[in-house]
Amino acid sequence: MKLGVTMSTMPTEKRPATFGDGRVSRHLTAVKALGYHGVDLFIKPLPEAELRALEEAFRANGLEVAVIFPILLFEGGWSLSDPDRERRLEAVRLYKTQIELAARLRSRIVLGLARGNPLGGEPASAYERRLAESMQDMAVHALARGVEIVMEPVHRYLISTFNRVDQSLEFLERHGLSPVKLLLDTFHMNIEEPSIEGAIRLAGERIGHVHAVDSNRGAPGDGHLDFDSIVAALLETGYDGYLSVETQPEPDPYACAARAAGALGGVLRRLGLPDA
Ligand code: LER
Ligand code: MN
Repeated sequence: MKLGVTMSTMPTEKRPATFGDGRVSRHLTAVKALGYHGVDLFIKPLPEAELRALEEAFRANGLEVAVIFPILLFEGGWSLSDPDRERRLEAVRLYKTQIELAARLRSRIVLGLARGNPLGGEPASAYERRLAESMQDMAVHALARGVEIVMEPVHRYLISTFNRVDQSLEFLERHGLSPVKLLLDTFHMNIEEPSIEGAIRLAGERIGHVHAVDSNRGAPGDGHLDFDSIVAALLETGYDGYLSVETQPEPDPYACAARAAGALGGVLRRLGLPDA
């Protein structure tokens, strides 16, 4: 398994980006030295020169972009399930531009809060039909460009749909969305899942990416989650992707990233995996 850490290409305090000052390139050498293999990037469309400089910084440091979060959609108030057809199609068009960005950065792309909420009082099936239609279009676009969409079950206080793995899998199954994988975030899972390990086993081969976050949005080891047991369950499914740290940067990004790399490295060693 590989270690990842979240960064934002623009200053942010609200998002759980471990490195949220917007100065991604400045931090890459240090996180590589801490043992990280890649970065989860909160990203907005950038001018070509800035994008090229960013690519070069990743290349020079031997780091991958593990996933991108297309925050253009959520921040612009776009929803992939918008009941207004024109607005929904525009949301899909914007998401496709970010799939193209992911293809260029050779990363996966997250589908999170941009899926939107059902209208008050409407049956879940109506909301799901609109979202599924958007996602089928997005999935074809992504597949053609070799990009994996990873859908993140998110806790109920942020969104009212697909809070758990079983709900997400059923939806993907029902609508023939087989190329879409899941992003499992242990912080959300701790709130929503009856058993984190059970949900991991249920997701099985559909796991595309993992956010390794403790119960308090801290680095693994800061809260009460059992990462030995969580990573062992991931291993049982055959998962060999990223464990990405997506934390509040306490007391600062470097200390937090170092603590997380130390804790996850310890877990991998105890499970007999090569040191990450
Ligand atoms: C938000 O809570 C989260 O977990 C991120 O991965 C953004 O979707
Ligand atoms: Mn997450």
